[in-house]
Amino acid sequence: MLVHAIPTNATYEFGTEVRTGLNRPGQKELPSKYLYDDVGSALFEVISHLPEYGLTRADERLLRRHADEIVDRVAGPVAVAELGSGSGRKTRWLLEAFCRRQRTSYYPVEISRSALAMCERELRDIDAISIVGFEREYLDGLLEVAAYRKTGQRLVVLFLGSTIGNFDRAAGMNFLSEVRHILQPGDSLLLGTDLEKSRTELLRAYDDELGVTAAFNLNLLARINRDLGADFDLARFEHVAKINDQARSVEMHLRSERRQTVAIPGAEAVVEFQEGETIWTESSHKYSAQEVCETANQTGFRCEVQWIDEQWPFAENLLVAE
Ligand code: AVJ
Repeated sequence: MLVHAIPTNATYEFGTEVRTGLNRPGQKELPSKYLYDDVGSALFEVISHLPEYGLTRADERLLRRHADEIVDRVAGPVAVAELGSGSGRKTRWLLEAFCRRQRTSYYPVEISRSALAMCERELRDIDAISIVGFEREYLDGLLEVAAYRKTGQRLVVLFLGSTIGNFDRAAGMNFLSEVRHILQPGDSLLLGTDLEKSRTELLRAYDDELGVTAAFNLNLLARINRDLGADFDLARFEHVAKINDQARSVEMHLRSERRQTVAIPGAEAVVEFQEGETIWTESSHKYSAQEVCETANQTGFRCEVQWIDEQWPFAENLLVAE
């Protein structure tokens, strides 16, 4: 696979964001994108098989069941861009359907090179596909993909797995607007959104019995130890999932079990934790199906169809740029 990568000083940027987030007065915070190094991505893959966490399976069921219908609704030659390709497993159903119709270019956009490689290994056997990966942040990658588009080609952007839930509602809306500005009328965005469910279901999904989600969360500290030479003692931090009723989200935190000081040489920081103090590591916002359409309308899209899973409230939304 051809991969477009820009050399960045990734470790330096990581160190800067860790320093800023952990020195923040009030709630300490770390950007959730850093959960997904090789270990974190592998742990998330395990999470997606847990009985308590139905999100990924619902997403895949919908894509598998409705792939032909989705493809039928997007006329003509297409280029498919995927923001955050992950393993590529659930994208297969869609790409196979597109490629049965005609030769299709697939452009995964992903900040992790190993995820890009995994996705290409998973999908390269599909007939009539050409894959070009972009190791980029989502919008930077999408801009480049849009510049690659051939005349007459429609762009289909995939933003699956409810990754949009990591943004708060305002940022999510802003993100959709930015995507819309890169698109042309008639292009589409297939957006996966996890829907609201009961507190018990949410807490079980984000704090599973086996402790895989806890390991996924704690791996962020292990990563800071590995990449930035820090001395976090993982036994002194605890995974916590909490519901934020106002934001309609589930949050993951890491709670310091005692007062402690941690040195992070690669971030040029020494950080103090009070007993019970938390680092906020991720939010997963939950939507109502109607709200997704309203948000789409407010950002220059038309809500063409929604498919909702019967087992796990999750919606696949086909939004068309107006
Ligand atoms: C991959 C962002 C959709 O928010 O549900 C799973 C990540 N975090 N368990 C989600 C996650 C904890 C997941 N997303």
